[in-house]
Amino acid sequence: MPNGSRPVAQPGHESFDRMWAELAPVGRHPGTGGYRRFAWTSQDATLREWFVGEASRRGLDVVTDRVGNLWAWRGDPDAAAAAGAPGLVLGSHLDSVPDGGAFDGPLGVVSAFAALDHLDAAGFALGRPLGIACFGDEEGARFGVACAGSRLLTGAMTSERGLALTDADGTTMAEAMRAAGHDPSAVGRDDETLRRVGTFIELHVEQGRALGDPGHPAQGPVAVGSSIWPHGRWRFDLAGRADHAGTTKLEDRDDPMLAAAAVIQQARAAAQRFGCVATVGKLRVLPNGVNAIPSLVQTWLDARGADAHAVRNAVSHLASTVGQAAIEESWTDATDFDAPLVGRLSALLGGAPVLATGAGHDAGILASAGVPTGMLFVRNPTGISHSPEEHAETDDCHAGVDALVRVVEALAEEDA
Ligand code: HGY
Ligand code: MN
Ligand code: MN
Repeated sequence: MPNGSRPVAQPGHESFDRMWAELAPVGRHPGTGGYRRFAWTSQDATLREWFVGEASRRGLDVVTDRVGNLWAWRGDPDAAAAAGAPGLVLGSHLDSVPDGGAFDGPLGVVSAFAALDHLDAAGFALGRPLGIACFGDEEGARFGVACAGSRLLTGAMTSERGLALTDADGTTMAEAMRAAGHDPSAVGRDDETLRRVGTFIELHVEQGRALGDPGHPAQGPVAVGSSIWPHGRWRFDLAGRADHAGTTKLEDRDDPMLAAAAVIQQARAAAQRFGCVATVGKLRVLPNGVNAIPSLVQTWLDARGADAHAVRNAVSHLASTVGQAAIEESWTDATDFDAPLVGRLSALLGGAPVLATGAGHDAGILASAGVPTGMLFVRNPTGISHSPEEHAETDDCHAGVDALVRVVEALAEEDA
């Protein structure tokens, strides 16, 4: 049987199912069935309460870092770090994209708690502290920069920039944090927290059609991540002249929506030409009235690919083709996970396949900050993600829990 032939971990499966059912309604939109779990909102607060409750239920010490990420610890991570054997950390994020799926993020957090339940039931003695992390604002859905929690934690994004980011209503991240009870003046790189992390393993739903495609060489319920493609976000501010939709002659119009249409069309053409992917998934139209020619159309571009030069060339080509400036909002270089760790994880899981991904993750930000990091992907039959259609079969989710159990048993005894 792929991914090892150890007996399944029943206690972890039962607690996984319980937690999964409890989380299901939080932030779920009744109309679309998608999730709207955005940073520093009431839904975020409910998810944080849930995380703290699950941690307390297991006697874990919960620490909020300077940025607001949550860490639930078994054992003393500071003493272990001082002794040169920092902790092993599992986890992921609980926030979502607008109308996102149930699995992107929560699967990693719930599976981490469930794996600990199995280990506790089996009487496993941890040889080093075990942490479960819940990173804030991984999707960047509200303030526009993905992995904001881990970028601020590692200093990959300055606190000045992060705190000044605004949402669609003009609320800054600092204001939203303060309203949610987190002191924004504390925000910044948090070395005390980073010192506690010897190894980080993020389990995540597969976002792509490898494991789910019977014709793909990678088969099995769980794969190991090797790397994250370089990816970035750009904005085009397309200005025009507001005017009346009914009384303005066509020849008198300065309609920025036409420029936006060109950006959208040419983004696809540039991606095809340079061998990458490009998406325009968000527009902000001012004043956004049916009967008003817009004064401004802000157009966001997400571009990614295995080759960073191809991605950047595609964006430059697009900008020159449409004659508009591409304002870079974020860029993440290609991230390779710790190669020896990747090989060890694959071996631990019975020769699990190793896959690169085009999706960004907190694991990528920590890896770029020098933390030995690995990822596990749980099979997604359709590969669809960032959609209410996102799905993973329960047996495969349970296989993910079992995989984390094996990983902790193997890594919890080792020095980092
Ligand atoms: O955008 C991403 O790839 C991730 O879901 N934040
Ligand atoms: Mn995502
Ligand atoms: Mn994610």
